[in-house]
Amino acid sequence: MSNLLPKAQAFAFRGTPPFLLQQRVGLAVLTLLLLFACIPAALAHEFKVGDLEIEHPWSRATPPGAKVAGGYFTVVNKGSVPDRLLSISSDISEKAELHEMGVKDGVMTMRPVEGGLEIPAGGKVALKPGAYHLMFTGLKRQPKQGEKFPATLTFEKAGSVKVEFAVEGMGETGSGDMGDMDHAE
Ligand SMILES: [Cu+2]
Repeated sequence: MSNLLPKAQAFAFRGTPPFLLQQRVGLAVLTLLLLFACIPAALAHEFKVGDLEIEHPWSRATPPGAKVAGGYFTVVNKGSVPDRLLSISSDISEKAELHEMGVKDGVMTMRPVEGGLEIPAGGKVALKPGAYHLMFTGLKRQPKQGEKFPATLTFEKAGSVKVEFAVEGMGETGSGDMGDMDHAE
């Protein structure tokens, strides 16, 4: 959410004629109010399994013909033992892989996470653009903005949980930015 504020301000002030300060402040406040009004709906979905909470799974609309889509969410472990995200499946794609980003020879690359992703006891792990993320590969159809599609996450200790990925706009970058990185092999 913090990433929205600078954008909102930039939007409110960019290129505006020299309004009275009052009007400009009023516009900024209105923009912020509208943003806050939208946020509860956007963040209102979370899922629980055992000691784990899966917050706001989301994906991005893809252009026609795209074969991959990203998947993002935060896992919070309220328990006293670590757990591990082992696998993901969804009807939207043939496979879903867990990827991590790294820099190799100055180039941003991604590679599959081997052996699952540890969720530390009492901690949390965020899957987001530019960091750990899911990759739905072999898409059977394009996720459309505004829909939700189901997926199953399987954890070593907590077991399996069904979640729904909210599909956001193509340009949505979440709190990080991996740009238009091409995931094709
Ligand atoms: Cu990837």
